[in-house]
Amino acid sequence: MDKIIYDNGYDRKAYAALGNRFLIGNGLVGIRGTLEEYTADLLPAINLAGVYDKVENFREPVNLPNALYSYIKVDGNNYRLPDLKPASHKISLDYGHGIFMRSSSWTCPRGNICLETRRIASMDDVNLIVMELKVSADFHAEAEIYTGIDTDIWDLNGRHLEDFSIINEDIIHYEARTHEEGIRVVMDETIEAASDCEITSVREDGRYLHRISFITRPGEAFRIVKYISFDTSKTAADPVCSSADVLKRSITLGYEEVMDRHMSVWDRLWDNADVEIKGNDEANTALNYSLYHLMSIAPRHADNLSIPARGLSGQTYRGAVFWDTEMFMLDFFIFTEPDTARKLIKYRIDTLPGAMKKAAHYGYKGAFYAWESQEGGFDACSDYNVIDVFTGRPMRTYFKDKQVHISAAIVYGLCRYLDWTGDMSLLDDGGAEMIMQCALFYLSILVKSIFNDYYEIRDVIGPDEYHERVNNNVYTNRMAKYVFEKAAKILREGYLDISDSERDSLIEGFEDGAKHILIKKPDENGIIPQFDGYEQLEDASLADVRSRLLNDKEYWGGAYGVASDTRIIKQADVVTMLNLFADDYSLDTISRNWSYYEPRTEHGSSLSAGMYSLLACKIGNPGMAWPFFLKSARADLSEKGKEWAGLLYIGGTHPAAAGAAYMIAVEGFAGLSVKNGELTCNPSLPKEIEEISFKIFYKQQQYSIRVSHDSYSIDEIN
Ligand code: IFM
Repeated sequence: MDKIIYDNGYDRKAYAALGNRFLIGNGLVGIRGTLEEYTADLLPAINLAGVYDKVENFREPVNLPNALYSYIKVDGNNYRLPDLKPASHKISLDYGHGIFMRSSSWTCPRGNICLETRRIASMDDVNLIVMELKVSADFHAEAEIYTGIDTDIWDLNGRHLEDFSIINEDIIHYEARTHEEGIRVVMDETIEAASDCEITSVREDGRYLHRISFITRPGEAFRIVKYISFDTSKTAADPVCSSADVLKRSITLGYEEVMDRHMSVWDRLWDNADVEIKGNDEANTALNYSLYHLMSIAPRHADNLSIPARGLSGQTYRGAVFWDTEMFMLDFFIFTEPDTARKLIKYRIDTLPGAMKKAAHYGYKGAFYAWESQEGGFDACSDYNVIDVFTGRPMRTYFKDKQVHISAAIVYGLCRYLDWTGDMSLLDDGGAEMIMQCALFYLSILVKSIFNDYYEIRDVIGPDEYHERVNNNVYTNRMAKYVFEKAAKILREGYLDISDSERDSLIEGFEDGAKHILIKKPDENGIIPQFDGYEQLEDASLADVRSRLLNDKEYWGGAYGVASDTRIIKQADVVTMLNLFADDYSLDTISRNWSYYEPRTEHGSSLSAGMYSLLACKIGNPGMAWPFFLKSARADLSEKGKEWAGLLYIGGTHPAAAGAAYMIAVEGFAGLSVKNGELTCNPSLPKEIEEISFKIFYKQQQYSIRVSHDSYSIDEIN
């Protein structure tokens, strides 16, 4: 099936949603699917991975100037959106090859005018962006293309690029520095155009442009190619030289070759990643489109980056890395690009010092990872994460201080990688130390009452963020137990260069922690209470709680949110725990908890549906899994995602939901797992699909897997 999505017709109001849906990226930059003539108010962005900047209290990733900025004039009139209604308009995304395309036409008294563009963020050379732009008219007219760099950048909070200088010649050369650290940011842009035109340089406010004047000829399009290169002093010793080199190289290669190279990288990636769902084109498209997003934002080019929660779609959530990466996205990379998976985990290993600093700051031992991790493991999460809609004041939230489950997610990710790849070298490369430090952290937050023989973890926030500062969240405690067990195991296996007595005492501590930590048991109805006292909260229905909202954007959790004193939860919590530790529970208990918690879940996070879907497959109910699968896979195709938490903008793409969709297809519907060291499948296909096939890597061997309702095959690929 062709990997293409379209949006036909023009709706000005859709600019934010389409910017996300038609995003292209190459792991270093994400380019929002906005139109070339859009100015900062319509949210265009070339979002740069790994370069952060702080203005006042906000530290967020840098958006580069909009070097795609372009518009056209014919017979002296501007033809651009949203100003002038088009006769036809269509944008498309070839998500098989990361190509954004646009075609708009206008009718004027003398005939029809058409503008077409194609753009890529090169996968072959990640510091390169290329765009082809064609103008045609069915009459002879004087026409102009204005194209160059718009320095008016869409920033959520503050002006990050300062003191810019620009040389507006054949090459438009832009240089600026970030506000906080003075990181040099360089961008170059140039065009190739046919010889029968005149090119001059012009400036319109903050836009530095080439004006290309030509005469339109019926039946013939006038074409230019724009090459854009960029670099920063964060990664290049001399960003001016390296950006210039990229530009020169791409011009020498030429448009066709640049495109060919870009597309072959995509072909290679798809060869390993494609999942074919037979019998349901909608699901097939939604799933592979989700995988496209994951592939577009993976930092293959770098050794010190991971994937932010909103991908590279903008500055939402401070461009930070959350547990989303390890718990929701990592499986896709482990199965299809193990080298990339390794890099994602290496990012956490390298940010261990930051996690240890955070633990020490709170008076704990070991490693307490950043809830919102930027470079070096710096926790960008603010103490006031939500702005109250009523007072306009920041509300104290405790995500950063109390979501202690983050460290366990990182250990879980590493262990998943080890189990599936067999690449134990990561343990010697800092992984063993990381596990041990995370276990030490959990040991240091255990609390023992003199009346009880178990350990508790008090005052935390579990995945359900609406209930803050609770005791013995079952997900958190079970994950801590998991970390203790893993740490004791790697110590027993002799990893880490420490004395025998130190080893023995650590093992003893971790085993004791694992044995005595309180894991809340199912009650007489088989329901596992999410935390101490959960069952005493008001059992209001979701509809009731929703009806108590006074404002659409109102935050449901925190000190006085509508959900806080009720059993309504934001996202899968106990259900996430059951997914990870399904073997510890009977099918009956799992089913009861699924049925109990689902109606009490708002699914206010795009992470939630995936966990319900996966668990439904595990209990052999793919019918229940199906709508949640579609919800996850369509998170960025539909416009249903929340855009506001209080007055905080949280719009953007949802790579965790994309990763969850993959897990549902492969581990849920196909039921892929390892039993006694062998790959096996346990098909749980919904009636809506006939067959599912994909390739995965397991212990460095690639397999081709095909699963239908009543059979499956797993074949080695040679
Ligand atoms: O990590 C999630 C969290 O679980 C819910 N709020 C949004 C975060 C980023 O996706």
